[in-house]
Amino acid sequence: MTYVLYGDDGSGSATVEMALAEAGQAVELRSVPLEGDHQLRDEYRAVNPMGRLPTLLLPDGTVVTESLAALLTVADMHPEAALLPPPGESGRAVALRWMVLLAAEFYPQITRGDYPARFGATPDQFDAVRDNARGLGREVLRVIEAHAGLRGAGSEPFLLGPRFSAADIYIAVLSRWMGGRAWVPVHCPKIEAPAQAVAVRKAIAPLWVRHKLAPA
Ligand SMILES: N[C@@H](CCC(=O)N[C@@H](CS)C(=O)NCC(=O)O)C(=O)O
Repeated sequence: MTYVLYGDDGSGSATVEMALAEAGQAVELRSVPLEGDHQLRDEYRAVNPMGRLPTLLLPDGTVVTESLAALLTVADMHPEAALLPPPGESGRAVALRWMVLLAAEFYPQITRGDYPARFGATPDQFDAVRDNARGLGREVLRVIEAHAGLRGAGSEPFLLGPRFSAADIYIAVLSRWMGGRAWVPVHCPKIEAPAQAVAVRKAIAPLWVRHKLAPA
């Protein structure tokens, strides 16, 4: 058995696909197009009851929903890939801090921006809700920019300084969304550094393009 990843190009499944690629793991991709809301259909909800992408099936068939849980699981299952510092190292705590912040506070703003009606907005309110979601998401990025100890381009580009980790994959991908490809380089140049460094990694570069993360 191999890994199975339910996802769509341009979605959060990119993060898990990239982690698996870094770990040198084969994966069977199963497409669940967001266009047409295939993620909300009964057959997919039987796998992921929240109706969200991604979902990772481990080689033993275990279902892992939630992008962050899937990333941490891949890191745990392939310690040789060093996707996170080992338990007990302070670098691991730092990586978890920023990854949890992104999962808990940034990702939900993507949902608000993409599906404002779900949050009770009427069509005339959609633009305001989207602006608000973008603003709240950008506040999170500004916090990371100011407090993550990032050094920026030209020197130790990663969230953990010289050491690449799954946290870089997560921030690289999520920071491209909600207009981030244009906004982040200007307002969060230190976040731009890990994004650029992740984009050119050998295992990730082709996925970066397929997942529509490269500059338009
Ligand atoms: N907490 C979830 C959020 C995932 C999520 O919102 N994914 C988006 C795609 S990037 C999605 O499936 N949206 C469709 C929807 O909400 O109906 C996770 O981290 O996996």
